[in-house]
Amino acid sequence: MAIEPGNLRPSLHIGGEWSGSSDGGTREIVDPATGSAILVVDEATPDDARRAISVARHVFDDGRWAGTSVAERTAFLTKIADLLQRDKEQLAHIETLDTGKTLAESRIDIDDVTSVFRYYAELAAVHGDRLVDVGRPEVISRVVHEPIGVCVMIAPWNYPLLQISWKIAPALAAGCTMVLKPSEVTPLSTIAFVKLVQEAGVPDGVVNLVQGSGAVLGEALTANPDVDFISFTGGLATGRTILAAAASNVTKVAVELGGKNPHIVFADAVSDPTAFADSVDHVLTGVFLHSGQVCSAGTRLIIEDSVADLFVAALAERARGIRMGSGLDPTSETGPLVSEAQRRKIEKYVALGVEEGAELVVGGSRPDDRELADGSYFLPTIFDRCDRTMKIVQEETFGPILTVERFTTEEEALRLGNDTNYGLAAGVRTSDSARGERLVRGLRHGTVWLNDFGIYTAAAEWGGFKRSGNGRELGPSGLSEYQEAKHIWHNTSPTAAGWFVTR
Ligand code: TXE
Repeated sequence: MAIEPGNLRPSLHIGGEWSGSSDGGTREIVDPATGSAILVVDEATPDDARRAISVARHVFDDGRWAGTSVAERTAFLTKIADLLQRDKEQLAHIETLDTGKTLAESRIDIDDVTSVFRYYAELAAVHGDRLVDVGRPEVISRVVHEPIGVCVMIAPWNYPLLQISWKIAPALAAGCTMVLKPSEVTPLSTIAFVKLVQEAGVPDGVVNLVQGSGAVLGEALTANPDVDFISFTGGLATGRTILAAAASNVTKVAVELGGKNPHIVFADAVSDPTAFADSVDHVLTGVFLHSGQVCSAGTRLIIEDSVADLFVAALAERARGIRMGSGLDPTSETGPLVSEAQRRKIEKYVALGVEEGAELVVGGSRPDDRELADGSYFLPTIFDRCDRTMKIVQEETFGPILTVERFTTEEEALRLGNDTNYGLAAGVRTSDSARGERLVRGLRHGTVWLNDFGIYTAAAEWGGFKRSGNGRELGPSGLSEYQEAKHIWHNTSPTAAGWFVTR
């Protein structure tokens, strides 16, 4: 089936049927590069969401999916991966229209989504049961992994298909059924993806899809006793709401709630011109890729004082040169922010930074290029002379804002790197490998890059310390999240327990 923005309606998928909302509700989806509507999608009511969960419950309980063999399920994952590659260009196009990111980034996203499906196809095949030696030859003791059940997956707008694939692929591999709710801002690629799941032949009712705002659907999706697991990626405030809603049913919840990620640069990392330029390049990319709308963006530059002035000047020069424009224009290096609402939030943070006394070095406003006037663009922005008391240093802005703090000793660098309530990712640049190792072990973040930044792989765990969340996606732990471990004790020669005396 050809994937075009025009054929993404009806947009709800429940029990294998595509339908509109039960109350006829719709939402206009906007291209952030132009401010104009791309198309309209159907929006679910809470009743639609409850119906989707009830179908997922029924399909899980009747075993038509959970009862398939691992080999059968991994064949579906591989088929989905093949279809993703077949339709890569259309999917990337849709992702760019919806999010504003460049086509080059969207293509990488679709390749990454594909690799997640291939990784879990391979992992599931070897992630077997475990025999436990209990020292009694008549007892077979084993731990088996069973699917956790019905999963609700709530995704954000910055990497719409990629983020939800980290949830769907392991859930399918484990044998779970699911209800997906993409962000209401960027639902398109997930609709297109569910069409591919259907084409791959995954049984009806295994993957269900609802659309709509979290405020409307949240309660129905997260406080439902038929749900066994909720996986959420989004903001801290929403994460707290979901954890509270799930508590009444003691539903397991995994949350990834963003970060305020330090990028620590030592003077020894920039001692020759090439290393200096490379470090500037990594810090620049680490924060301004996708206009900073990345949970692991390196938004806090923590730099050794002796090189800070030169480094910040070079960084500002590079930031001024970033080519901004529509993601569909191959010459653009970065696109607009995802929405007007997100741009307003960034503008508030810039005003706050100025008020807090940070020194605005570059950016801080909308571009004055007339061609960009209709999109939600915002210039790459750097604040120097920041300190830990400032909100722009402590709060996730989720936009193109870099703050700069300075240090003089290694201890101070480590202390600053950990001085955040978040703990998702951090980077360290040093040519002293012993120092690098001390830092990567001392930093309390879920991912730490030494002399690199922003890279991830499907085979390694992703997730946060502290308020960046709990649980892990990707890697073997990303599959375990969707499984229950069951211990089976089989006594092949039963005898009396013999504890109480027989009278
Ligand atoms: O996120 P929300 P928003 C951060 C970032 C951003 C801020 C707010 O700092 O500026 O969050 O963004 C759904 N019950 N991140 O408001 O609201 C919502 O519909 C159930 C970091 O867009 O958290 C969407 O599908 N679901 C982040 C999803 O939650 C609810 C990526 C995320 O939206 C709900 C995005 C509710 N009560 C933003 N309320 C990251 N970790 O990468 C909303 N939702």
